[in-house]
Amino acid sequence: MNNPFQLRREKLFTQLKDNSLTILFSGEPLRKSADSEYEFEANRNFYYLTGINEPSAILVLAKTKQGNREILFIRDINYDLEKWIGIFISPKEAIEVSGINNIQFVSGFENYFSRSLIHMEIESVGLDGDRQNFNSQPLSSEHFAKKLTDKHPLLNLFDVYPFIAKMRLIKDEHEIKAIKEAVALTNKAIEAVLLEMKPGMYEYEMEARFLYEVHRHHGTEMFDTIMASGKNGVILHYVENKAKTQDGDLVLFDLGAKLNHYGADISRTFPVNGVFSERQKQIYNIVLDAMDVVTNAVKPGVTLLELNDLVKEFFVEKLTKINLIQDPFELAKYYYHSVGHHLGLDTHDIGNTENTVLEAGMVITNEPGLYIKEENIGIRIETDLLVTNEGCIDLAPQIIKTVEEIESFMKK
Ligand SMILES: [Mn+2]
Repeated sequence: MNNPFQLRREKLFTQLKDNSLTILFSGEPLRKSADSEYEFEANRNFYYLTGINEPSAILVLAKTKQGNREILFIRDINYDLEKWIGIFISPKEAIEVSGINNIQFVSGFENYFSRSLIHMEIESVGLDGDRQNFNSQPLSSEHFAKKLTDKHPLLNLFDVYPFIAKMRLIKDEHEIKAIKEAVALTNKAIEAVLLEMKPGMYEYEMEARFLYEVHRHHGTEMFDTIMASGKNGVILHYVENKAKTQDGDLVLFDLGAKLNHYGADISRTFPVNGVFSERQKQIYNIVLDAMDVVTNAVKPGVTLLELNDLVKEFFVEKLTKINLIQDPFELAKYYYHSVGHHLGLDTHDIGNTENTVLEAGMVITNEPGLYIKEENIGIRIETDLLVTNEGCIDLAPQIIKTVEEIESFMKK
């Protein structure tokens, strides 16, 4: 049995309460305006357990005296609607992808649920309580929870989010493979941009070149592509990409191709004319060395917070030496983010709490940066690391990053 989604459900079952029904929702499309919607992306926890990326689908995991049962509810066949928005997933496809043999139509869900409560002697219902902040949009699971407390006020509810989050933190072989494939495409697309990059090119032209390469290989972007030249490089999430590059500018790329739901998160900083100035080289190499400080320190037991402290310590030492700062507290002027985050189905993946302790199988980014506004210098270099028992493995070793590699590539 190789279906990764099936393996994950089995693992989740071991943590669920006895005599419970756990229900996960893929979610509904989000309205953009008028009759248009944002491109649908299934709730990540639902996807993680089913491999299904369809709206309105519901996964039910029943853990009862009769054993463990899985049921997947999918949208009812609707030939009229399919003429407008595309073909719905069929029961046969749903079985193939998810490995769940019991597929039913979603119109029968409420009836199934009511009957199950009685016939299976259900004592509690598990729902996904993933919540970004107090005011974020309610999830389908939360709408359902409200309905449940209205109709069945005595039923116990429990949150399955912590169980799934813990599982998603550790990437399995399928996930690592998918990230590596996304990295390979990201590399190809970065090189395509570099071969055409020259002073006077607009940031959006570089973005378009990157996306062309990604799309023609059936990928999408993991997040909004950042192409920040000159002074724009000091804005961490600059996505306007509208400026014309000037001779002598650095261009900060922060981007990632996404394939099969997993993506890369890579940053590189290149001189638009192909050659670093002495000052740019000096700052660039400090950032590159900071990356090594992190890579050498990553191992099970360490936290992201500790890694960031190491980077800060390193920057203070180096920036003091080159007289950019006189006092450690001045570092915040030039380095104002954290050195990494977990990467997975989401770019800023589950597990980005200060106290998450690294374990083998986790994937994190390593992305120190220095931003000197008064000199139009914004430099960030980022790779993706797989934590192993011994330390870590760079998942993107093929993407050029030393001054020599970059200058020699850009001579082409
Ligand atoms: Mn990142």
